[in-house]
Amino acid sequence: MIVFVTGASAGFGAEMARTFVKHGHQVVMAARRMDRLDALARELGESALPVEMDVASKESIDEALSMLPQSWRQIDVLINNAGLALNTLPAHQVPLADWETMIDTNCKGLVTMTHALLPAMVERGSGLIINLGSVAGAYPYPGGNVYGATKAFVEQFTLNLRADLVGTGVRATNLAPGLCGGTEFSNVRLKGDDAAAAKVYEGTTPLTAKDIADTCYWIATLPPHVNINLIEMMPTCQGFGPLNIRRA
Ligand code: 8X3
Repeated sequence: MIVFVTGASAGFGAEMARTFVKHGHQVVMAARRMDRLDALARELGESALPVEMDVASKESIDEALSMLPQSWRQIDVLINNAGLALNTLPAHQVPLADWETMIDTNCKGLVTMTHALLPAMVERGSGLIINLGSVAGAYPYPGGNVYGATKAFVEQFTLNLRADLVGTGVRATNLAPGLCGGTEFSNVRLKGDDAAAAKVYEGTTPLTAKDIADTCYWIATLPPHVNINLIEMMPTCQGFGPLNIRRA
């Protein structure tokens, strides 16, 4: 298989690249940070192709795809992994730019990649798109505001893809993890406050990037007649928040 992973320079994406290459597949690793991608490519060998790309920019996506070598162009699996959360402030205090960045990456980047690669999959009658959602797309929590909304978008977009793709042989999955440690997710969200980021995981046994990558690999290696619509996964230590009642 040829697998295209966005956001491949670290965290989930890097682990996905390792997992698919380890099992004998080719992985196009796309991200902005070429130094990280080059290091990963050295680790993984010639089955991994590093590609500089910013999913938030259509021009960057078009350029990256147009430069793919011929033997890397038949993408079997697109993993729309690139995404981020910014801030945990309440809605009335968050800078608009944070909301815009999340929408540009988590929603616009994901649909632009899908729009670019889906027609060829349909033409071939096979392919798989795995979109990285989040439990934040299903359950609201304080400070989740636009992040959760982008992930709700990812879920509904994926299910709507399914609606359009029935009969084409192309599959689509929304993979929605909960608390996951060992990545830069919280460091990015908390804008480099690494102590606060570490606190998010204190006393927990969170999901790991390997859990997510292994789940992607399982989804991608199911027989072609099986479509996983949605997987929501949490660490065992995570549960649901209570509804909030403000008493006078
Ligand atoms: C990441 C999970 O719980 O931080 O998408 O929103 S959570």
